[in-house]
Amino acid sequence: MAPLAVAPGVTHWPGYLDAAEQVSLVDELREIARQAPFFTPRMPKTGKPFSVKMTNCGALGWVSDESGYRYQPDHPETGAPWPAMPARLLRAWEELAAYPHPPQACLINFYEPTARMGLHQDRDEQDFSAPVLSLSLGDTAVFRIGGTVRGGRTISLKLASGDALAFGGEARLAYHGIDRILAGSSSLLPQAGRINLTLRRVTKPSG
Ligand code: MD3
Ligand code: FE
Repeated sequence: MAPLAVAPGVTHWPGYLDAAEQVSLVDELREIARQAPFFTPRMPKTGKPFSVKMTNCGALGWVSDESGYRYQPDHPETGAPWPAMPARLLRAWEELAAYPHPPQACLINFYEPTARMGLHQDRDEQDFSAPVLSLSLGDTAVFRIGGTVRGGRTISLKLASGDALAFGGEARLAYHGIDRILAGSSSLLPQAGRINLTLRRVTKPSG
């Protein structure tokens, strides 16, 4: 399907992954979660738990606890290196990201139907010239994105299973979040809920 220009720097590919690709990606994610179990991230300083559960694949993974937000090469609970990124994710980056270096991290968010993600910016990476690429699986989410200052106008977008969304240019530092999950809108996952994958560059390319 042709991409939709949602806002400057925001491109939406509805149904980028077909039904069979979604099923095989979920199979691969199940194996990843076996090697790198979902953990509950906590807010810096307060330790308040997120409602979203997380894990990662790729060379680096995003973690959050009382010490702060950061990328690290190992799982915060098992100490094991993150599993490799599935080939289909690398291909999605090649097809959609328009960036000449491969992704280094893939954050895997799991939303139960009651989970939310408040408006925030993604700024723990050193390279903001690379886009962030998001892939959605399972129940549809109501996603919200604004500008680069808190409190400005926002737009709302539904993200369905198989959709891809890229954030580059002026959208790279935009505030964004997940308002709610539409439980039962997809039958891809055995339980209600949603998985979001975000592919990221973390460090500046050296050469
Ligand atoms: C816009 N995830 O993991 S994906 C996150 O659906 C995150 O799980 C949401 O926000 C989710 O940080 C939203 C869409 C997204 C991801 C990263 C962005 C939008 C973005 C980075 C910059 C601007
Ligand atoms: Fe984010």
